[in-house]
Amino acid sequence: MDDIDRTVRTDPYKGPAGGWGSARSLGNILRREGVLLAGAVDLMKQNKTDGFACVSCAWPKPAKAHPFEYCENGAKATAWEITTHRTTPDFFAQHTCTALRDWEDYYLEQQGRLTHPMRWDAATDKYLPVSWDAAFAEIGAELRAMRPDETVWYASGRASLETSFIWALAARLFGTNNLPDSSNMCHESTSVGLKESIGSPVGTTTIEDLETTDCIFFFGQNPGTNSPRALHPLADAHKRGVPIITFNPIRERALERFTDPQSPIEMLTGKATPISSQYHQLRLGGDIAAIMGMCKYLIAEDDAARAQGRPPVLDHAFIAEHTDGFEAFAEQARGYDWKTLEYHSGLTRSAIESAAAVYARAEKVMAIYGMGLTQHRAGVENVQMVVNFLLLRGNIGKTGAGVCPVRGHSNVQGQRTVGISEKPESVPLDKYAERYGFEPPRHTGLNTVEACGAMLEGKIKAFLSLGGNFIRAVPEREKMEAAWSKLRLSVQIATKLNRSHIVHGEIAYILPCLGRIERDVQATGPQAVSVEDSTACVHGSKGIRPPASSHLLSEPKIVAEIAKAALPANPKLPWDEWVGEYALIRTEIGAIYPDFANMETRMWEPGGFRRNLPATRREWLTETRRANIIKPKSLDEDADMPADSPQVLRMMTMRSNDQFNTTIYGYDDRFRGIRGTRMVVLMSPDDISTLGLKDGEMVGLRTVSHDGVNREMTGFRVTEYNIPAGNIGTYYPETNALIPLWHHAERSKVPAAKSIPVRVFKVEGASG
Ligand SMILES: Nc1nc2c(c(=O)[nH]1)N[C@H]1C(S)=C(S)[C@@H](COP(=O)(O)OP(=O)(O)OC[C@H]3O[C@@H](n4cnc5c(=O)[nH]c(N)nc54)[C@H](O)[C@@H]3O)O[C@H]1N2
Ligand SMILES: Nc1nc2c(c(=O)[nH]1)N[C@H]1C(S)=C(S)[C@@H](COP(=O)(O)OP(=O)(O)OC[C@H]3O[C@@H](n4cnc5c(=O)[nH]c(N)nc54)[C@H](O)[C@@H]3O)O[C@H]1N2
Ligand SMILES: [Mo]
Repeated sequence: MDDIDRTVRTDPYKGPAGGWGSARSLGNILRREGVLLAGAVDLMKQNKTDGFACVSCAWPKPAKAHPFEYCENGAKATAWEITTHRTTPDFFAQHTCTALRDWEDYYLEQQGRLTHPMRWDAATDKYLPVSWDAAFAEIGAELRAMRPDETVWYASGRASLETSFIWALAARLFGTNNLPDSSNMCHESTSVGLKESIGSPVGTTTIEDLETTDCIFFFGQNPGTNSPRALHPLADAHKRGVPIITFNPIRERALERFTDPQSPIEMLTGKATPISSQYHQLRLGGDIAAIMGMCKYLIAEDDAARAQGRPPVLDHAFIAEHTDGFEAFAEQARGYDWKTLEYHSGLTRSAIESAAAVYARAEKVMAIYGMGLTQHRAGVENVQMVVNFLLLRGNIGKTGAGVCPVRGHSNVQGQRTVGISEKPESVPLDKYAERYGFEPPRHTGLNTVEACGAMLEGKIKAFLSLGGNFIRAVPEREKMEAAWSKLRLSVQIATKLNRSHIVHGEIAYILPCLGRIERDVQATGPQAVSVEDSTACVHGSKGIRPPASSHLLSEPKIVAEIAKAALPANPKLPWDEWVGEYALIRTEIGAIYPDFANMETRMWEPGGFRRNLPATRREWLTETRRANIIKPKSLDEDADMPADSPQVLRMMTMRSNDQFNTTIYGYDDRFRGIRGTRMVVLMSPDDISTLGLKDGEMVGLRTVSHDGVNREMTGFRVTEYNIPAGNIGTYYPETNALIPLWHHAERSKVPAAKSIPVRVFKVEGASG
């Protein structure tokens, strides 16, 4: 079944991001999925006003789209969905779940699109086809026998606003707020941090701000792989002379230079645009210290300027009118000595000062960030430090400036906007009560980490998944898989087979659905859906492909049928009418969430329509009614990290260029020069020699923790890499077995997947 080259090679990649390497990598995937021609035609419709919203990332689609508004990885995600491969009942007849549990993630999904609803059969340990009616009837009967809080309704961030709205509504009608979301593992640190700081849980910038900004700070996000369309405006900004200052422990190729694969001239001449003007390879978890250092410099310069009667460096008028907490924060920054800041950041004072000096000269500064900030114990404080930094010179609430979290899944932000939240206070429950005539649950539900905890305690009987691959995405793999197998009921609404299906409950269903690229025809004709991107712009999306199988149902239809089977009839909830005409669901969304009023026409405006975000007008919906400058508790991002010991390394879990989360497209990570394997541990030459290892040697990793649980894995190839000493990198989701469940950000509970203390051990008899 090896249809791909798995020869292991680890040589540095010399090309730019984009360019011919990108075209080749995409060509390989289109060929493998058997969609070469169809794929090329469909890509023309991707991210166009009248086309479909890309199923990959949440980067905004511009009002004036490029002729080919897609990227290498968006195209891979399209090919993955429109593949000609199928996972049919025949496939399931050939393999028991026990046997499939030994398959790697790549091979499970590579079987292609799911075609029939399937139910696990205990006698044969195989999934057998089942009728939709029988499936809904049994799921409904099982749910009705459970207490509401014994059920969990998980959502992964791809499902549309329409599906997400009725999913959350169904859960609340059933009586629970147990609505964890993939964003609990992702940008929840943003939602918590920004809400406290600026009164809005989402970023403040638009794609147009990139056209007018005069300085960009880039923290812990890898656009070359995870949001490649962002490289166009970044390259344009660089060409305008805008400094781009990057903080990342490793040198991500796309943040160094980029050849636009859609520019014939750049492709022919091999010309690449440099991206970052300063690149700071800080320590993993060094961001609070690095930003604190920059703030210290700015405050010191400002103190000196004012003492000498020169113009101030900080925007005092803005600080006085709009912020709270400046003086206390300034005292804290003044109080740190440079040695401490250098130690915690891993950067020199002069490096930090040179970055801050550029900031001081710019009038409009944007800060862009991703998982490198949110997935730490201090993930919330990381986000708040970025805001503190911006507020010092009034860089929020003006054109060309602001805070720009780059969200993950294509509708992950929108799901939270339309009610998928375990936090009742962030949902207008009174409106729900009034409109649908029921009493919604008012107590807090479970987020992802809490849902895992409840499962480990045996408190959960049913787990329903709207997409995603929960068991593979969460920490603590071994214990979690054991707990997952004890569920009474597991229901997976999905497009492809994954591990969360083959590890399963006593009664288990796989319910295959249409993908967003496919035509969705209901009682009143073809339907469209909508998504909200990272910049709070809402877009319509119309599927164009024939469905992968005639047995598939749409996500809204599946959700409505589960709701009808589990809930008493209620004339205020015309599920069948809603499914017959999704515009009626959009009317409901608009009635509960006024930002979405009249979205039916607005969602087709070029670039989408933007939700109302008070922070962009400098209206701060915080407790102080001001933008809060919040002091971090300490510079150390991870209180559990044992004090300096050369034996204990800090590990980040990374995405390769050939994956979308737990979906593995292949075993190459082109930009990082790794081919044929994902079982590598990237290490600095210093650590390799200090630990007496050799490049290419096979080693094991063991988590350092004080909870008495042994978490270890073997089979990693030591790979010399340009990464700060003391830090190592491995791939997610392979190493999720090494992350303790309790190792998460404070308050947001995002698993701290970028900072896990581990030891490397030699494996007897192993050789490279
Ligand atoms: N092709 C593709 N696209 C995707 C995804 C995918 O898997 N594949 N996933 C989607 C999802 S759900 C998400 S959330 C996003 C994720 O996109 P990103 O936010 O880019 O996530 P990661 O690749 O996990 O890590 C980002 C970067 O953080 C750096 N980093 C790690 N630790 C630190 C640190 O302590 N400080 C700093 N400054 N940097 C650090 C890493 O070196 C890496 O470059 O992408 C989305 N888009
Ligand atoms: N160690 C570590 N762990 C991490 C991370 C990390 O960086 N490091 N990142 C975290 C992050 S940011 C995230 S967002 C989570 C991701 O967690 P999830 O969102 O749960 O996982 P995905 O891998 O995106 O889900 C892939 C599955 O989604 C299903 N799917 C795809 N398209 C559709 C569709 O249109 N409809 C439906 N119903 N199903 C569909 C397919 O069956 C596919 O197998 O992982 C988190 N876990
Ligand atoms: Mo994510």
